[in-house]
Amino acid sequence: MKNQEVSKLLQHLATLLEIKGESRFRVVAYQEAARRIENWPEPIEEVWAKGDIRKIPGIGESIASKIEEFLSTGKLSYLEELNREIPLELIDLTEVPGVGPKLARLLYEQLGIKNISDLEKALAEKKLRNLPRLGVKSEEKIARGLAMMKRQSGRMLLGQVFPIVEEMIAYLRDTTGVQLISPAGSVRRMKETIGDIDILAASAQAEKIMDSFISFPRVKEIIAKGSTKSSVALEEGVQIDLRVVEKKSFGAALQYFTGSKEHNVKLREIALKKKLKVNEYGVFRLADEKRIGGEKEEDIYQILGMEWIPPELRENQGEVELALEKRLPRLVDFSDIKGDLHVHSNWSDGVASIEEMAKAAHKRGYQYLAICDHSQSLAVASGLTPAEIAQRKKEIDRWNDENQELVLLNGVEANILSDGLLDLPDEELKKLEIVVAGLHSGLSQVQEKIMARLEAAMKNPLVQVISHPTGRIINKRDAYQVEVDRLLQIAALTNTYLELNSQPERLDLRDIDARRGKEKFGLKMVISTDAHDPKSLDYIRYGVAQARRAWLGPEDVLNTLDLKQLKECLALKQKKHN
Ligand code: DGT
Ligand code: CA
Ligand code: CA
Repeated sequence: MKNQEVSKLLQHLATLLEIKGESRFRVVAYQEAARRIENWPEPIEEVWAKGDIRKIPGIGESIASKIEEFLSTGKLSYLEELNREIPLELIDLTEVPGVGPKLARLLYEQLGIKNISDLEKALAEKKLRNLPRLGVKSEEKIARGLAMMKRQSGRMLLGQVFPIVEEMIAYLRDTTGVQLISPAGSVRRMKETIGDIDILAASAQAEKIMDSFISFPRVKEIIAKGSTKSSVALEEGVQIDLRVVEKKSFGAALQYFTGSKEHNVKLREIALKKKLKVNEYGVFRLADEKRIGGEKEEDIYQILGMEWIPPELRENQGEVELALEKRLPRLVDFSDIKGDLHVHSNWSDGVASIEEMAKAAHKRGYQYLAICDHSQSLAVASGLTPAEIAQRKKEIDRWNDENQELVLLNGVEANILSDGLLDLPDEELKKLEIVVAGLHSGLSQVQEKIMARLEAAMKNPLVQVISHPTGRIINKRDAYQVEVDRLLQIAALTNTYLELNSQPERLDLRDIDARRGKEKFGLKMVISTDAHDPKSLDYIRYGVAQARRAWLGPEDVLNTLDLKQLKECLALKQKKHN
């Protein structure tokens, strides 16, 4: 399905129009169309074949005809037209953190900068600081943005990679009948970013699997093909390594190739002390080289006298020692999650109605869903006024009257303003069942100010959750100037829950901070998706993985409680601190 591709094209057009300085109205029309199509449930080619593109809300005549031209010819004459006015490469410049469309245009007009390497050169020659409205500070900010982009380029988000892994494994199962197959490497450990994908299979017919692997439809390049290991690069820009081993050593190979390297090194040390050797073929006695296990991954850990260690913990951060003492914690799991406490509807900037979101949550087996639209200060996200929140409540009440199985909670994601006040007065917050508050503006303030704002919000007895607490966007934007330990401590002291935001590019709090929050301060957290459409409710699995990498159990996570206990916990802060 070409929805992603078409959506990206429209997004590019929006950026180009913005660089050109076209009206806000046209730019937003393209952005909106891009978002619609990305989330549209049917393949866009099929919608087109039925002649129904104009029936998608938000798609007018001019955009529809461009989509049709692109789908029928694979090209777009409008792009060529635009290219005569501005170089299309300028889009790449806007990917640099700190460089928006307006700045890209300025850089081009004033300094002839067309692409990243031009920008690097100009930065090295300190040319940016003399441009109108820039200066040394902006120049440094752009240099930092570029450095971050280069440092992290090549690592894709788990959320981009995971669906590809699932698709590849299903494809190999279908085409070859292989039964023993699993992700390995950082994907199996569910790291937030992935260097390359590792997949492991066991079969006596390695040839057949390798043939099928390199014939996967979106293979762009065959990097290596052998009988036990092959590598391909996909159109998405990610590399996949596939290894095929004998069934009798599948467990040992899975353990070895899951890593991490540091975890494996530690395991081999333990093995040596027990006069054993562990490698990708099995566990062996050093004395006589006799193989004593390796078919199942559990064998390896058991022979070494340990509990089996969940892959998310395998970073040599204390998990091996605890496994030896058989004291590993029980980690939170998707099946523990009873609801999502931060989603948006089309009352603000979501794309689905409250009812559509509720149905999708019900389908996932949830007991509750908190509708937390943006509030009034966020005009760009159609934030709600108190009057609109009151209107919206009628729709929430109607659902709750007519449906018993999934309960909707009436909430907001309030904006913490530059002075620390929220953009809704307390008497409005009091009417809500859950108040999530987050920073959405004034993000480049100094640490003292950022902390004062977060502190003020956490000390408000009406605020239960802080959304995306540090504000980092992976590969794009560093965290705000947050003093993380103080944030964790004050959250714990004020009975405020910090969010583990499950959006693949956020995953905020980070795993190590969440772990410290629990261990040092006894902090409780909420795993939320911040979904703006029904499909994104599935991001919860990345949030749960994040929580597992943070060593959290169900008791550390608010939304593992059933509805009654949840409501009690949400009311607690108001009782304690008022
Ligand atoms: P990535 O790809 O950068 O996201 O991270 P990984 O962990 O997937 O690393 P990768 O793909 O280089 O290797 C996959 C696994 O194979 C790794 O987690 C552990 C194992 N491995 C690779 N090289 C070595 C090594 O030199 N020593 C040991 N003990 N294990 C290795
Ligand atoms: Ca890897
Ligand atoms: Ca690899």
